[in-house]
Amino acid sequence: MRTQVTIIGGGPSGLLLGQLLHGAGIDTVVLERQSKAHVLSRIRAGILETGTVALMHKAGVGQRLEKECFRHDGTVICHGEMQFGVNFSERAGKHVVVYGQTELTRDLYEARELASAKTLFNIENVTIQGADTDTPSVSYEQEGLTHTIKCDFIAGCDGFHGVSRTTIPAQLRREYEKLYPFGWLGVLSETPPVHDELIYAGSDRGFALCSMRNANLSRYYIQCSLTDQPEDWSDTAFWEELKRRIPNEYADRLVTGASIEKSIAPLRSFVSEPMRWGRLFLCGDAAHIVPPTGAKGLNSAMGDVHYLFNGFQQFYQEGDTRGIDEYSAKALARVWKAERFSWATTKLLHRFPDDSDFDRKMQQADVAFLAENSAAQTVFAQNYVGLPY
Ligand code: FAS
Ligand code: PHB
Repeated sequence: MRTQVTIIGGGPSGLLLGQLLHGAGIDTVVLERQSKAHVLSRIRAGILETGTVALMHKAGVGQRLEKECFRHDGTVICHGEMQFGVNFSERAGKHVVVYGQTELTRDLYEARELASAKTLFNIENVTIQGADTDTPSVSYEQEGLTHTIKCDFIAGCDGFHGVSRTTIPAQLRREYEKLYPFGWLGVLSETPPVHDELIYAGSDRGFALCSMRNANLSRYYIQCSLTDQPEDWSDTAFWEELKRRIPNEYADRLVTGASIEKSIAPLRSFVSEPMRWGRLFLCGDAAHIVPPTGAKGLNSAMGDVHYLFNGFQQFYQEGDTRGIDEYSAKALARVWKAERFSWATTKLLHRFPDDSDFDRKMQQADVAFLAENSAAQTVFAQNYVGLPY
């Protein structure tokens, strides 16, 4: 088999890249380790930057998103009973939209099937050959048979646990990592959201986040111990703890219900440089991870897709390699700013077990300054709505 760009990974970054390349007449094959149903069963991100929305429209996949998303012009931030709003539109001239990653991925799969573009599911033992040559290829197993795809380029969109990043020789990779001493216990419930905007809550008991997917589907998170398992938390225990961490006006009107999904995600900051080795390009979680506090995980991946698509398009349409040659530096410049914002918001709102009383006073002063200072709110808003590509 031969194609122009082999895309390893059928998550949001692989699918959006594939859809944009298809629109530019560039042939791709997507290799996905799991089944489509498994990919679509994952509950992940909920907030899209307007840059991500624009890319979905550019790929011709923005119709349902436009109809079903919620526009959010701001968010509530609180610490104990103290609360304030940050107005994104006033401070940064932009908004964000609420539209689940699951729905975005569903739309992209539907478009790829309509385009009759090739996606191979349930594949195993993907290996990359000759990434540092002009004739790279990707081999994989499916139903016990080994196949090889010859291609011009390989996009490693296979997430943190994929094979692409570690195909780059260790001596050429520089990795930066910070592990957080807590995780997020997330619950999805078929209940109306507690507020019409998101609520980011710090408290002496730990962080909580009130989010949503639609008018009757809410997404809540509480900071939890790394030793916790989802089954350690009954629905009742989860709701009671959430109520203790948000202001009484929201706790009193919280509509609780049965969890239809309950999971724990550990928090990590991670970047692997460079994001290119020869004809292999890393994109999204394959190259970087953020704690979800700043809603930057999915949106950073989409920023990579923007740069990589433009680079491939420039190469195939003009024979110009500047876009792909500049990809890693450009993508990393934006990624590191997202890493900083995600780290800073996590530090601002979570309870760190080893913090001293002084550390906690610093944290409270940070929240108080953000509550009172318009310049601080402008910085927060500009980062949250997404820095320019
Ligand atoms: P993904 O990991 O989504 O996709 C990679 C794909 O590659 C997967 O489908 C995988 O099956 C496939 N794959 C892996 N290895 C392969 C191989 N060897 N061969 C073929 N295929 C392979 N971000 C937010 O902004 N907000 C959130 O609330 C949030 N919550 C999250 C919760 C969890 C538990 C996790 C893990 C992440 C969360 N994220 C969140 C981040 C998440 O949204 C990612 O940023 C986003 O999925 C990145 O998309 P991709 O880069 O496509 O990687
Ligand atoms: C979500 O809705 O899942 C969500 C929203 C904002 C975040 C993290 C997760 O910062």
